[in-house]
Amino acid sequence: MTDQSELDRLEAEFTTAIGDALDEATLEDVRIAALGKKGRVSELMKGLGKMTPEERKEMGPKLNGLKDRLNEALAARKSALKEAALEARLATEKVDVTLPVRDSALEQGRIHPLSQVYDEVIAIFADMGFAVEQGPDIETDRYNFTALNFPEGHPAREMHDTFYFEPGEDGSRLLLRTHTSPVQARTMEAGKPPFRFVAPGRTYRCDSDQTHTPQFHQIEGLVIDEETHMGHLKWTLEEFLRAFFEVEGVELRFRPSFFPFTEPSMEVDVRCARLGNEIRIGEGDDWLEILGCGMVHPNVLKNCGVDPEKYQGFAFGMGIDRIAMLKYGIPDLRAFFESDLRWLRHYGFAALDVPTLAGGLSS
Ligand code: 2NM
Repeated sequence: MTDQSELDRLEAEFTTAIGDALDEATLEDVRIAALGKKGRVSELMKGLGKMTPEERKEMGPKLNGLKDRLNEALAARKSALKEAALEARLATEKVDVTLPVRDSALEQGRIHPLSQVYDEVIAIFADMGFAVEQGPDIETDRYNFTALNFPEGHPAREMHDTFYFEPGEDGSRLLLRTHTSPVQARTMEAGKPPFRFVAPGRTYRCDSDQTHTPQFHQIEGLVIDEETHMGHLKWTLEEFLRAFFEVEGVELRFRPSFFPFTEPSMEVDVRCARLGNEIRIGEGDDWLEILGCGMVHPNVLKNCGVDPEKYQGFAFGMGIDRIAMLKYGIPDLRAFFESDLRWLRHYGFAALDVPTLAGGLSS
């Protein structure tokens, strides 16, 4: 026999534990402790068999009542916990369907204007039948200078503000290419004429101010054949500039100049109008220097294994950074290299805006 006060304590203890259970797993532990096979209430019920009929008559209903009340309390707590869990889930998973849709990653990303212009320039020259050639950024003195008719000790070498590496065991110094012309030297040396290709890529000069960065981008072009002449050069540059600036009336002015690897050498200006900070290509009364070019020097052909008695041709070079600034009205060169996201969102291009001549270069 268990006395009433002991049953009361047991009931109070389990009722409190049921109320304190904060999740369904804890509540299940309480149920097992009370009403499971070896639970405290179940153990008391097992004792009924050993009682006298009178005792059983008294204890039976008491224990059944206790069991029923605990079951009821467990069920009530369980449904309260379920409801609270659902409420909490609904609160955290709430979706505000009136919010604007966020742009996809593809729509948020931007192509750097330099990458865009790089692709535009290649698309134009590819359409004119030029191949694209590349070479290493780290060059030898021979490919960057000597093969290109920059003699040892010639002042033209100093004009280039070269970044040199430490000299090697044999005293020779590697360098960061100061132009992409070594690609022309390597390509001529490795192949057979005729040649018609452009060499776009990174170039380096020890120079840094408002209009110069130590690393910049160039595209150079080379055409070598038996009868290639200045008329071809002029047409090629005019066609290129017309396509690139997307204006019909480009007008060029060729001024005599000097480069060691070309003879004659010329600097090319385009007609433009200056309206405050804005520059418009193809109209107005001003001129803007845009590129350098010339007929490849016979010494360069000879140095690269091409017979200058049989072959001749032209070469040209221009700064990609500079023509990008001109085309897209970008005032400060240094912004190209700063990775400023706000700048990139303003000047950058949509990821699928691939420039083609048929689809439009910059539309
Ligand atoms: C320029 C200006 C003039 C040029 C020359 C050559 C080579 F290697 F074929 F002789 N490549 N590029 C050249 C000529 C580059 O850039 C302003």
